[in-house]
Amino acid sequence: MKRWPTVLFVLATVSAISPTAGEDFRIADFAVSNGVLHFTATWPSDDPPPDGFLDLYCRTNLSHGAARILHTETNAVAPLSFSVDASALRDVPAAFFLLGTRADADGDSIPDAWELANGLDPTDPADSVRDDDGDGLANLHEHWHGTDPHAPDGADTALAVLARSVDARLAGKAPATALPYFLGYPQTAFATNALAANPGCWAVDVDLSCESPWNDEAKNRKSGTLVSPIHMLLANHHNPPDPGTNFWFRAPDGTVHVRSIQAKRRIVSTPDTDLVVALLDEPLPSTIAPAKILPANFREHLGTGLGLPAVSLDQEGKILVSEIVDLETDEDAEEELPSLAASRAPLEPTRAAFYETLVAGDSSNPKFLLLEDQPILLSIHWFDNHAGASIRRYADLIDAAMTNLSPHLGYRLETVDLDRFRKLPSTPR
Ligand SMILES: [Ca+2]
Ligand SMILES: [Ca+2]
Ligand SMILES: [Ca+2]
Ligand SMILES: [Ca+2]
Repeated sequence: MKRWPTVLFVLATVSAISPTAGEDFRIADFAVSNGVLHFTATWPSDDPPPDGFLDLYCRTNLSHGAARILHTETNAVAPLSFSVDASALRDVPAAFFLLGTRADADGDSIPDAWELANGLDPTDPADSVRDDDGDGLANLHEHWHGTDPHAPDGADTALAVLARSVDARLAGKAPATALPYFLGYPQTAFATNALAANPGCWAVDVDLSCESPWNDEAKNRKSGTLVSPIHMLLANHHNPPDPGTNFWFRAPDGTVHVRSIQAKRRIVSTPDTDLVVALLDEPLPSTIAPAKILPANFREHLGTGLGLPAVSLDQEGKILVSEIVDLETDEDAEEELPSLAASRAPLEPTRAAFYETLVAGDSSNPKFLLLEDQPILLSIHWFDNHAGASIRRYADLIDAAMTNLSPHLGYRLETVDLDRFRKLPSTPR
């Protein structure tokens, strides 16, 4: 004997965000028959859904559980008759439906309807980066994955692991003592080749041997980031040092290795990328780990990356936290901007305590994601709020420059493997 939910109701919104403001929709002829849910929706024709999308959410446990999208209309024009497969609702004691557009009143990239259906605040952008159930997935990323923001069901995703790799380390640390990655940086260390790690640094266990922090020319410390045993990335606008200039690298055990620049090539692209590849005089040992980069399919795991924590080094040897806006923006010819790995001041309050605006003197320092204890190079700081050209976007040009500088060595940028994690749904929302 078939049993259908004994309680069915529709809460409808177009652009209003109050659960009671359903007057924009009129729902008629609501019925379930032969496993199919039928109803007709109408709304004022001068207030069409943004982008034409109407999502029908369903929730079968009113006290917990994610509200999932049961059906999406992509070119919704009123009046609209819905006939939706509801066979999964057989034997469900109660169901809650919500019909919503993709309007986003607080601009946190989670539609009002999903926020309402999942108990978030459609007027508060900060809830998008909160992790209410502690599974590592921020609420925005629960939305992308279609997981439950109130149940720990997202821990096997790359988004969750990348967030926890920073957030778990920040917990209980005080920014006043935990920001410097090195002690005595860099004046005394520069003279003695002895640069000590700060045991109180929040990221002291992360291997950042790829970064050469000792380049005290004209006051600003010009960082270089190793991307193969013998190639380094530098910022062009920071007047990359001439051949013959020394760079120092520190292994995790404190051993220091000195190399000098043998040749360099600028990455030429329009708009400018500000990137330079330098060839060192001999390879570094395996105790110095070149930085890896994101794989070409990173969006299958990370989407835009919006809301992920990123870490930036600065000219004082601190390791700062920002939040990703987009791991790889479009190039903007009008603004003369290349594709950027762009960050913002964190909305998440613990991360925000470890944030500082980067300044001109911080240029050439690297920005990473942390995957467990492994840094993933995103950009070399160029300007304005932790922005720099996306290394992923220009990987082919960087590979070509590395080959050009050392044709017989065969080095290329190395990528991290994200495919051991659960991917985003094939049609991310
Ligand atoms: Ca929102
Ligand atoms: Ca919100
Ligand atoms: Ca979560
Ligand atoms: Ca969850």
